[in-house]
Amino acid sequence: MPLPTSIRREGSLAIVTIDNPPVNAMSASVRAGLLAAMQSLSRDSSVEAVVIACAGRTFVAGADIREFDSGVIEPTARQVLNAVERCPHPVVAALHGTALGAGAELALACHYRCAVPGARIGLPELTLGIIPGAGGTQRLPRLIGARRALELILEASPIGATEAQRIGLIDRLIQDDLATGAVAYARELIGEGAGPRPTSGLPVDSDGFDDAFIEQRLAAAHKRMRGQRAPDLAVEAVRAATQLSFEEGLDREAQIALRQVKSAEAKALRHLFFAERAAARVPGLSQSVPPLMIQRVAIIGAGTMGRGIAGTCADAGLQVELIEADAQALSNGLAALRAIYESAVGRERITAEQMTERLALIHGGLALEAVNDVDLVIEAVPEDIELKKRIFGRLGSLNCAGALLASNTSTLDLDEIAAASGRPESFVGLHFFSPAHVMRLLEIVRGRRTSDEALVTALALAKRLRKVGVVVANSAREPLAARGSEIGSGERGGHSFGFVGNRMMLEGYLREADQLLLEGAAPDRIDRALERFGFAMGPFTMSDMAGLDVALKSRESSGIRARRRPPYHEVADELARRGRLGQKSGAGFYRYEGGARTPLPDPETTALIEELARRLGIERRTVNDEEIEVRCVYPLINEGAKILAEGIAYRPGDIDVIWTTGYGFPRVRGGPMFYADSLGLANVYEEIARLYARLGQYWQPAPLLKELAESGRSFAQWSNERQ
Ligand code: T1G
Repeated sequence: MPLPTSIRREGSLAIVTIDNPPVNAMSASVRAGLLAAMQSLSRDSSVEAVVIACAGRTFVAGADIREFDSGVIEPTARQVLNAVERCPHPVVAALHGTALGAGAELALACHYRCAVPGARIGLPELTLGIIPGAGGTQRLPRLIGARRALELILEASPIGATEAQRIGLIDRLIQDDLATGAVAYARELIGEGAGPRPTSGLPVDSDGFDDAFIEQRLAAAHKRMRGQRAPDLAVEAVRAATQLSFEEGLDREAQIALRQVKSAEAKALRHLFFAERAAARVPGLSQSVPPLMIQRVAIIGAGTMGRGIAGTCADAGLQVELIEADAQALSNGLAALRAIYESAVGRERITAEQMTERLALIHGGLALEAVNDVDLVIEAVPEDIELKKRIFGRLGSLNCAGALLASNTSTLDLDEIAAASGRPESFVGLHFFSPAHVMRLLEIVRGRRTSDEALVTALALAKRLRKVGVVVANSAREPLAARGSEIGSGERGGHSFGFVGNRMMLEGYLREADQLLLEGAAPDRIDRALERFGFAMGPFTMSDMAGLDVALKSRESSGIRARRRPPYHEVADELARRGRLGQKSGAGFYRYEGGARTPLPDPETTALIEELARRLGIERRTVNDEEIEVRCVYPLINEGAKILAEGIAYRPGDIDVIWTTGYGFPRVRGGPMFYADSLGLANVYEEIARLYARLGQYWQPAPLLKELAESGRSFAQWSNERQ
């Protein structure tokens, strides 16, 4: 197997090229090739300078993450980068695409760095639950100062080449062809007699690198990376750079990095890295079908979801027709959109020019005819199936025959809505999450007759909107009765109410949280326990934010309310019936003073819960945090197992991506299915069987969970067996 590195000579110049598609990951063979190249060039006195560059779309985008579970493979990155740095000839890194992780560390080990303006450079290791482990925490502070280095590592997202040059990370911007420009730059260095310039030899500027600064940056990192230890470990490593010699610092970094790469946190985030990429590969979907071109989008409904989707589309450069039935509603929607953009300008997320450009892409209208000639129609009206069917029924008579049709329904039977459009093959569910311009998840719902073209187009759109698209099925592969599923045989055509995410939330997480209220746990006790588990927000704070009326309406209009026996969501619905709708009405599970968003415990809610418990004959008792965690999290696992068996979700990893990007499930636990595997399915099954014996009804263990527990297998193994 040829090494993915090659050397080309141009006179006294040597160009080392790495070619390891798709992203030139610094795999073991790349390391071996690079080390061999540097050793031979270092011995070659005819060489005056070396350029290291990459073929393909990007410079090295990191170490090969697939190797992390297979232990250290020699040569290590440290050995290779030390060989680069110790080269007696000046070494120039030529950057394009994304120089990330070990790629950025390779650039830091080179003596000079040049890049095209579009290049980006960064150390995203914390997003994988690890720290830079190839000298980044020791060389970066020497190049740009300890303060700026820590900021870059804690932010864990790349910066542009122009900014990198401004802070001294890049020496030269190459405006035209990189290969030519890098060679010219190297010749210039030779001409100037510039020698090697080892970064390790530079002093560390520790100005402003004090406890106050570190604390503040660390607090911000912890807010973004809930429950992760990696930010603290990164501080430890950068602090070592300010206190120890370079070699001692490297030892310290290696010690931390090697331990952390084996941690549960790192394994969970690695799982999600690959699960998010695997989600784009849909079993049975032909790879040869090209997506439809989408440039003009009509969005029907300018409510909370419609306006968020409009903003997301405009952010991606799409032209948007935002259609409302009511002039007041339309102007409210457009005003709210402008407010979203103004706040983004205020937080310097975008410039005022960008706001103007994006708002110019959005055109409001009151006539459905505005859908004429669009490429995509997204319906985002309230969860009322008859209203949605009426809208798609009318679309049939308008001039949008070539358009892809989509509903933003979060629960309802997509096949029923699609049938009303008369074009079910061009129909797909595009379930955005609120706020749509912020949440990364796009649940793409595949109807029984959705064509490959429609699905491929939806996946391409997700990428264009910078969303993580996860495809789920609207209904089970075969009638549910055949599987004796707990959800109740005879449900309509096997439609999975709430698809994957909402189904798991309603049929497990929220149901049990509501039940625990009746059994004696206060809303804030439950919220705190689940936030300690790692959820971004507890269920009752979240319900109050979303609005209790919305949830009640959806349960009532779908008929699911009538089919579930008490105490299924009793408290939530009774609060809504009494006008306590949540934040928007100043009271829900909590009360909110003077329009503030801070949830305050409310004795009125406690009184209502006690009254309902009496009416339902439920004895109240002390409930501890451990029980809250198990009662709310384990139903996610159980319902997830049913969803996998029914084929509503294709992989356990898809469910993990949905819950970590759409519902605030802690990323450091990898998602509910990965979490279950980490606990051991036999243990999970045993606990659920115990709860079934005690609580009955909703706790019947899923057949798949039982099967895997008894056969000593995991969800991951089950999934691999099906690849
Ligand atoms: N290792 C292995 N495979 C990788 C990879 C990597 N570092 N990066 C990407 N891939 C695969 C990915 O799984 C997918 O495969 C294909 O490449 C295209 O990726 C010592 C230890 C570079 C910005 O964290 O952020 O260095 O699904 O779909 O959207 O300190 O990939 O097609 O089979 O994402 O254009 C640090 C990770 C590692 C960067 C391109 N580096 N990668 O995005 O394509 S830790 C990272 C990315 C480290 C050192 C430490 C993105 C990208 P498949 P893609 P994209």
